[in-house]
Amino acid sequence: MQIISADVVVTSPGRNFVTLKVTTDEGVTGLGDATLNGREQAVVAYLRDHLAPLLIGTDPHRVEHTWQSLYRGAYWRRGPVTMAAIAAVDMALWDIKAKTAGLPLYQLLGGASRDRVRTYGHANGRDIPELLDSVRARLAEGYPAVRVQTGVPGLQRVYGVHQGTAIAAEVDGMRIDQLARPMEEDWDTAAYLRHVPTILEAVRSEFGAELPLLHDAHHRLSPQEAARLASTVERYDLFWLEDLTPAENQASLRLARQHSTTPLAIGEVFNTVFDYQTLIDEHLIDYVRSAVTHFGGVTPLRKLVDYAGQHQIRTGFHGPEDISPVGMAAQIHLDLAVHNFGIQEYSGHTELTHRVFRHGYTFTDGYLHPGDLPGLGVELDEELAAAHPYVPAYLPVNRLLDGSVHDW
Ligand code: GCO
Ligand code: MG
Repeated sequence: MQIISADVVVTSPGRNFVTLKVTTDEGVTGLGDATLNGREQAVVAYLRDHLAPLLIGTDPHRVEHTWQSLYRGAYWRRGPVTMAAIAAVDMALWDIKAKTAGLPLYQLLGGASRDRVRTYGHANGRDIPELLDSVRARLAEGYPAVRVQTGVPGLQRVYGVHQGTAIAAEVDGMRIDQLARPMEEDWDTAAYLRHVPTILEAVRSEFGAELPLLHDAHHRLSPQEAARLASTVERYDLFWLEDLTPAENQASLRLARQHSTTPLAIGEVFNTVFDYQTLIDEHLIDYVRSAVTHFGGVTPLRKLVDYAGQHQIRTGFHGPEDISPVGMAAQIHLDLAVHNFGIQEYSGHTELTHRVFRHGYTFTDGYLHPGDLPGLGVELDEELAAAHPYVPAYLPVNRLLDGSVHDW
């Protein structure tokens, strides 16, 4: 079997998605997700101009070898653009291999370790009453665990509440094709640190002690602030506290660890195992958050999960709307197969997105299952995709009250 073409499709059924379609001389095709929110076209160029020509004429069954060739062969390693591009190739080759075998991908990964995949959903509110309504809505949808985010008194637009990304046709009255520059959000760490315990107090007193609760600090805190938050919220018994500090400096999580037993999750912006080495070796975290789409594919993510498992660290893969249904499918197969699974983030997609990417995975009563179609179980409707072309869009930027830029 040989690869005869590798084509990149960019579509925007509510937000942008980058998909690689690999075709073989035997007519079997494979799909891979290469969506990098706000930087989509950089990955398109990497795939189209640098990787696709290398794939033509190669054997799609050599998944590990192809991965090593693309990773080592570039000399310039790592980084989100490179690793999203390699991820798409890796997913597409696994898709082809599993389709050829006539098996759903999870069977090639060792088979099911569980019957279904537990998820968490997002509850957001500008204030506490709105947040409580949102938690109620997620529970009514069947989610067994909920991430809670609210606005912060005194700040106008805050992550998780302000709809600053291109996830809807309109954001603050502007169509997404007018979002040619990043939206701006506000930040004040002191106000945030005062507010978080009050929202967790309100949610616990409304919904009781048993509901698994998560919260995302989105890389905004210094090591000292991170340690303070982790210890202050300890009494609310979180399922996890996510992305406390920008982890370019992995050692900064030591302080939070020394001051709290709150479970910690990190890794949605990591792209290789090297970003995790100190965190895993010193057991500074409890959950690895990488998405198959941003970590170079199924091949390296599986290795990371096995390494994490040696330290009793579990998975909590990134699953926002900006992972396409192709990327979601790949990680749901992994979720089902690996032993040290923890939880899967699942935000779902627009109805139109589900039509562009018809998929076999299901979401029932808060649990996902990858389905039993051969391969990843996703088909791309290319005509419908072409009817919804790329729309320039950025992620927001964060500003402190004095106008200086802060981590978003
Ligand atoms: C999450 C993430 C997302 C990211 C988004 C950026 O926990 O789901 O933090 O909300 O901000 O994926 O593209
Ligand atoms: Mg996050």
